[in-house]
Amino acid sequence: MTALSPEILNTLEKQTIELPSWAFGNSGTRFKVFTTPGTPRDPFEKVADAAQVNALTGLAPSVALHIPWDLVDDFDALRRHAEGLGVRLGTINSNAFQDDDYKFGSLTSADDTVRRKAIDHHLACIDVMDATGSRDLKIWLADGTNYPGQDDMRARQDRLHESLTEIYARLGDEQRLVLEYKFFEPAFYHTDVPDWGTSYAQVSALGDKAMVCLDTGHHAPGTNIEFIVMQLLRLGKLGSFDFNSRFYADDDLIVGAADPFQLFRILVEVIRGGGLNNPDVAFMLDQCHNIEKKIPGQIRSVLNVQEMTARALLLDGDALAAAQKANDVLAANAVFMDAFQTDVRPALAQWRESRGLPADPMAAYAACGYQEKIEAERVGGVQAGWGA
Ligand code: LRH
Ligand code: MN
Ligand code: MN
Repeated sequence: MTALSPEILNTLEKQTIELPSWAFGNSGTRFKVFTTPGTPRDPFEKVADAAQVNALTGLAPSVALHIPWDLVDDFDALRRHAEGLGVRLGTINSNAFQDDDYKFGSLTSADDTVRRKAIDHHLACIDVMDATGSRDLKIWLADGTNYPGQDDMRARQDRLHESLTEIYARLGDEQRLVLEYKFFEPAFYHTDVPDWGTSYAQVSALGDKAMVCLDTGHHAPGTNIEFIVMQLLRLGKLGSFDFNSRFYADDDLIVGAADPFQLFRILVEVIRGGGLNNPDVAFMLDQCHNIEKKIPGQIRSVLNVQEMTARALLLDGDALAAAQKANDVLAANAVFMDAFQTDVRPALAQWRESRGLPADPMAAYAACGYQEKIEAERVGGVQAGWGA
């Protein structure tokens, strides 16, 4: 069994990964949303399910909310509910993509009334952050066009800057704005924030409290995502990750499922750039579980991130640097692959047990009775979540 050094274990102990409330709701594709027994009926139940993931893994102490999906009358009560379950409320995600008014754009809209409404929604999200104690406002926009000539791309970029400037001005001293990019979908010709460069340009124009959010599923096939991670860390502008994995487009599948090696490469650059356990760089999941059970889906996800982090921490930096310096291409690659190919699961299981956590959180969840309980209790409720 490969041993993990006390230094590595100490680093792993500090790792935290934020869970998305919407991972616990029903989800699907535009073809079908399947309902899963036991699905939460409100944000309180979503938070309770997220707390289960944290209790069994020790990895997920916070839950991101999506507004208005998670709108409640009393955010202070939701906050207390979370804290009572050993978790806290995290990033607040705005939603300017499910309202008829935003058909031709939200923060980029040429219609002043629509743009005002979109800005006000973001200001309301900051009010929510004040109540929940959240630090980050995450903005992803569906804005874009479907046909060449449909709109003036440059004017839209200028309006986006104006809108973001107003939102940024409302942030508290300890609050931040993270701007997420995505190369297409739902817009198919052009998207207003399609890539890290555009996000970087927009957030740089705002100030220190504005950063880029990198969603791993939001790139064209073949994109070298770890290069982007390196560059954003180098520029001090990587604010957060939305982790997930994809085979084709924005699949939102379990992180590390489609391409564990890519996750490893990303984490190597995170460590190289000082982004691990760095409060400036938030680790979040942005996933949906369309056909699998949601709580074990989230447990599997955080464990995948932990496993790949452990492997990345095993990378022999001295040996790698020596091989790189000697231009020994194959030796450098071998050092890299040695770390990736190491099975850290037995060592992690042992370490978990030594900290009073289950050696196998997946098995512990299956045996704990929580799933049976929620399936019995939550029958007939209004099922909440993405696509429902
Ligand atoms: C957009 C996105 C964004 C949304 C989430 C539900 O594709 O990644 O982060 O908030 O999905
Ligand atoms: Mn995302
Ligand atoms: Mn996405």
